[in-house]
Amino acid sequence: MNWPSNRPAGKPDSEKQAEWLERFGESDRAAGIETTDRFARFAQINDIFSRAFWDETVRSGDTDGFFESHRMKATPRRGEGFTLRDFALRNASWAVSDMLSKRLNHEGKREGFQAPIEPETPVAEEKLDIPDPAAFTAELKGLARLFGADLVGICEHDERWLYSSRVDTRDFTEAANDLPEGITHVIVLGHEMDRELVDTYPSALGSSAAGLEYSREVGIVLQLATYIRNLGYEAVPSMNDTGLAIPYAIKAGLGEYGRNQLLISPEFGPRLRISKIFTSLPLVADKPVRQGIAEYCGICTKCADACPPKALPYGEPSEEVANRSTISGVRKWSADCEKCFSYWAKLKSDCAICMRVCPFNRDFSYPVNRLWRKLATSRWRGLAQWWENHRPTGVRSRPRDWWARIANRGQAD
Ligand code: B12
Ligand code: SF4
Ligand code: SF4
Repeated sequence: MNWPSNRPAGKPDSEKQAEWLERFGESDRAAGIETTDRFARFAQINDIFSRAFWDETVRSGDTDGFFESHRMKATPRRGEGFTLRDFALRNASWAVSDMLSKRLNHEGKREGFQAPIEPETPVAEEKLDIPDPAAFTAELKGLARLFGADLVGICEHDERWLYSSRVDTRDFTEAANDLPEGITHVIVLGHEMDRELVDTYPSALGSSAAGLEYSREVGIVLQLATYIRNLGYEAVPSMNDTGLAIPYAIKAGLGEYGRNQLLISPEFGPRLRISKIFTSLPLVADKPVRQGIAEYCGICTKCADACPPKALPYGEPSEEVANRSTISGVRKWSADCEKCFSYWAKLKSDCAICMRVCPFNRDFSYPVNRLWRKLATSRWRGLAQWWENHRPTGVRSRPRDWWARIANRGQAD
């Protein structure tokens, strides 16, 4: 299905298709990525958050209430996990990210979400000489961790995953989504989400795990990009804006794509957020990792079964799209995001049940969980599933118990 406003600006796709296959075909195969001749870059105006502002078939009192609750307007009180203090903690966890995203409101740029972050540091005139890109890449990855990233990988810049246009948030129209000249690589960063908070989804309390990482990402991508700019190279710090995080992360070797629409990493499973930096640095790209995680999804439907509005797919990856919020021409598991977001709107908070219940959402510092992962990613995956069915992971924990643990920790101080 080709939606008129979902076509890329510029060259027709068919012309680009051959060039992309030539450049990326081999690494796509290694990563398990498959595009078809219906491929078209995605226009951000079609994502469900943007549509909730301009598309009357999506916008409702509930969707307006969802956004207003982040400013404590229209905040419902709906029992455990959705009390005043749960919403207050969620909104507090978002505070740093909110400060950034409001900064250029007057220019229609919602930085970090609908526009890249604009660093205040210019690219230095003097350029660092990099005679050994491999050694430099290793050093840079170390610095990413110093700034606070939990995972870091590098991939080649691939414009297929850039939005064909971004959103001008003054009037929700399409705006140019241009990067500076000379971008060659994407530094992809992974940020572990707090396990105990995620365990309480669905709840406004659980959503603090998302807000905390967005707020941390601001500092991490901005600091790393500033370092690179001081070395005389381009670096565009990016959170949810500019391009699709998951295909970049797969190519950068951070993990595999699951039925729950999330990148599943060997280290943290799906309990991970992703940010990125577009750069002109001469780096050495990582290789995609295929350990058998996606193959486990082939025999599992736990996320799809647990999703309250039944937004997740069963069966094999396909090109099917439920509506204009799905990219066209990519064979993958795709969700019905209208269903997903209407559930969020009812809760007035985001959901991540599909992240919580995933059997890869385990604490892999325990040997027993590493043993499970070893089985799950081998031909013994059926045994791992049997184990999971008998001792399920991702059981929801009660928000009141989370608050009690926090109070206990406070008392211990
Ligand atoms: C918009 C958005 C949503 C929207 C709607 C998506 C839509 N279709 O409109 C909704 C509300 C559903 C949503 C929900 C969630 N999201 Co979200 N979302 C995004 C966002 C900002 C943009 C994605 C987008 O433009 N999608 C529109 C089109 C492209 O969607 P699509 O065709 O269905 O493609 C999806 C996947 O198939 C995949 N994808 C896209 N292209 C390709 C290509 C290949 C080859 C493959 C394999 C996959 C792939 O990415 C898309 C994610 O929506 C991204 C950040 C980013 N810039 O990527 C975060 C992001 C994908 N979300 C994220 C998360 C964690 C969630 C939630 C768990 C919420 C939460 N509380 O944290 C849920 C999970 C719901 C689910 N199972 O899908 C993380 C994922 C991290 C991870 N481990 O992979 C991201 C990367 C944000 C982040 N900061 O880390 N999200
Ligand atoms: S719950 Fe099962 S099917 Fe869903 S992403 Fe996790 S492993 Fe894959
Ligand atoms: S976030 Fe919630 S509603 Fe959306 S797909 Fe996941 S489980 Fe379903």
